[in-house]
Amino acid sequence: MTKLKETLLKKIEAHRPRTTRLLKEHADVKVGEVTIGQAIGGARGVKCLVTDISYLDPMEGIRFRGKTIPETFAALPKAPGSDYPYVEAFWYFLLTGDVPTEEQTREVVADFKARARVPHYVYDILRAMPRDTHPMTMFSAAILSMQRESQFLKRYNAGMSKMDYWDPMYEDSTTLLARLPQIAAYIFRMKYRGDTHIPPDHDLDLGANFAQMMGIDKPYDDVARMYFILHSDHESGNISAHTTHLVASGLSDAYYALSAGINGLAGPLHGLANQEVLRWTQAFMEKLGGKLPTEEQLKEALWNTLKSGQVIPGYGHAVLRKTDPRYTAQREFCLKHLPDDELFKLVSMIYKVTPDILMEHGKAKNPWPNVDAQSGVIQWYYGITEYDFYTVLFGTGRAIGVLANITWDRALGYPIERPKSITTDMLEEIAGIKK
Ligand code: HAX
Repeated sequence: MTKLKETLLKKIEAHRPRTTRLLKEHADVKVGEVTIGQAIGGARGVKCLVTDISYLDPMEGIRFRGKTIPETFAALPKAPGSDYPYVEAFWYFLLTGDVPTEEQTREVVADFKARARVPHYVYDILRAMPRDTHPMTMFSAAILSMQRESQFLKRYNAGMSKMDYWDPMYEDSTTLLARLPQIAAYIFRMKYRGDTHIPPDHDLDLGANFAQMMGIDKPYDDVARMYFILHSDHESGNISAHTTHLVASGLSDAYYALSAGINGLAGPLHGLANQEVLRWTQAFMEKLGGKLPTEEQLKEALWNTLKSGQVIPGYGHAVLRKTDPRYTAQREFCLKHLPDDELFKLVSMIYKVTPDILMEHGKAKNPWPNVDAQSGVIQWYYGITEYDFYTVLFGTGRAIGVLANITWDRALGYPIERPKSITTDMLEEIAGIKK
């Protein structure tokens, strides 16, 4: 160990008890408008973000523009023969709050098609990366590489008025959304399908075209539509949404901001949890020789995970205090399309026993499953067994929500985000520990 690292470790060890004490004994002490617990504890519950695009009620779950998930699915126009709405209609709805007509939806579908061509250099960049690079790194790099195309940047440099900022932000956001499915499918087939590629079919809507480029038959087009919509937005405070908003607040364009948000999504406590769920579940099934466990074996495995200091992926949430309706929506899909699938059965068993175990464990404030507990099962069933890729699917969906938000951020002239920090010494003084 270098002297620097050794000294740093000593400082960290000396500092940790101070932070722990502040959190344990003085969490409720006020520091300005918030408590010490909130200042150290990731700003939980601090109401300082504004968005009208979605709202997350702790007990009810997400509402998009005032509509629950089932209401959203029911209200929006659907492709012929499809159970789920056009992603393009959802984009219209998130941006405006209005349910588009068939005709308005067709116009968005046509607009997406006109923008969908991915510049060739994006593929060159992807191909230049080592093939074992994580697909989220590739996805983020592909997004960032297109930043040179930003309309926002060009018009900003030409001296655009503040009142017009939303317009090129909208243009960049729409172009990005139109291209993301093709980029995602390219990464998938380059990494996992022997570098064979299926060209897009521009007569199809975004969901069906994605299924086509992935090479997966119906009803995967509906899986894509459902998946992208469910993962789109979860109000503003989650890491991917907040990062995108924060970066865009400095007037970075949509390419910079989305790439940053995608990097945030790549954390195992956030979007990567969906791959962790499958990793955990598959490893466990493998140990049992591919058989379903008994309830006792399952409980033991869950306790072992907790005792080894790990989290149970797919369970818990910073805001929600009940089963995530995005979990329920996907479970309903599974009950309809894959009720006898072994993996689905295991995930359902986990759902049956985990909340009680987490309650007995006594740490997690929310013992119920979140969106990530169920999503990998569906992808696995339709042949996407490379779970590293799941977060790219999440990211393609999440882009819809965060891009709608930064378009509105610029429309309303939200300022540069800049919270204030203080020191541990100051907190200790406020808490009366230090004079
Ligand atoms: N298993 C074990 N322990 C858990 C837990 C879980 N699933 N969920 C929370 N806890 C623990 C926390 O680690 C924390 O422990 P410490 O006090 O030792 O730090 C304690 O319970 C209190 O945490 P909390 O207040 O209930 O939860 P947070 O707001 O801090 O964190 C997380 C929310 C989602 C990050 C957390 O529940 C977690 O780590 N879950 C597992 C990972 C996961 O599923 N992430 C995906 C979340 C949904 C999402 O954003 N998708 O993108």
